[in-house]
Amino acid sequence: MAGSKYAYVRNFELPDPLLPGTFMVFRLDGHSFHRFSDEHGFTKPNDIRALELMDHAAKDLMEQHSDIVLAFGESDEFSFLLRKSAALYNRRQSKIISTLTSQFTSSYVFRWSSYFPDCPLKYPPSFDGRLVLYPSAREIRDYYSWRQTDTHINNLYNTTFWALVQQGGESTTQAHATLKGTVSKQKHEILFSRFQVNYNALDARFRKGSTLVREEISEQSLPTTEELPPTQDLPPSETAAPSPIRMRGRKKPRTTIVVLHCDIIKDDFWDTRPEILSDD
Ligand SMILES: Nc1nc2c(ncn2[C@@H]2O[C@H](COP(=O)(O)OP(=O)(O)OP(=O)(O)O)[C@@H](O)[C@H]2O)c(=O)[nH]1
Ligand SMILES: [Mg+2]
Repeated sequence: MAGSKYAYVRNFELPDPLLPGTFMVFRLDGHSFHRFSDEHGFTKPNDIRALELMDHAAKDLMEQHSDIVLAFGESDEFSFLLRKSAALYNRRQSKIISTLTSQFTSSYVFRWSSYFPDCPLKYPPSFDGRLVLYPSAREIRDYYSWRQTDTHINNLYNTTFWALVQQGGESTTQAHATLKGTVSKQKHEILFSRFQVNYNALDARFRKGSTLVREEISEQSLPTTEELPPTQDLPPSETAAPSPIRMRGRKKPRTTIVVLHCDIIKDDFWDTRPEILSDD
């Protein structure tokens, strides 16, 4: 059927396919979260509620897209790795970036009140999204090492900075001046000698960020068919959820998404999970 005389404008929409057989890294970053965190009273330097909310939105995104094999988050950002063979939205770039950014943002807002029950949103938060293609495992390893190194540098600085301000009574200007030109070892020393803080003993979540991976569920931990509640007794929203409980009669999912706070720079993390960087 011929379109209307206006339909030719469609031809101006150019295809934007991504190179096949390459790793995609999709990174989101909170827009103006310096202001957003201030307006919503985030704890300094790290707000556990805000970090857990980010993790939850990232987990939601992984549940929606099985091509995401890894996610790493710190502060107001998350980096998702999609397998080389990912075929979502026919690898159309703007479709992927816009949909994933929107889904993550929507989850963040949807779950906000669970993490900040006493603090209603003052305005809608937003995130930017970008996608970078990498040809090999080497760049992916270096990419994630880059992000985790950044986590370390920022967290050590922020932890020392806020100790100087909150416990040391320095103004923010003074604290900046105190830290100017200091190397990592000196920040450790300031924390230890002035505030009795052993940086390496602080919560690994703050020092290492959050790493989300899929882990196999052992067959024993899955409910047997006899233990499952009758599907028809569940409300519609529950029957739609992709959890083992609702999978009656269908193939049970073999994996679950876990949140880790571990080193991802050294080989161990990758050696024990070869599927993340596989050529599939
Ligand atoms: N207090 C507090 N602030 C946080 C926390 N996580 C993120 N932030 C804030 O979010 C900012 C994130 O840094 P950026 O992404 O570089 O800055 P931004 O203001 O979001 O700016 P754009 O990303 O360029 O839009 C930090 O500088 C903090 O101000 C937190 O746990 N506690
Ligand atoms: Mg930001």
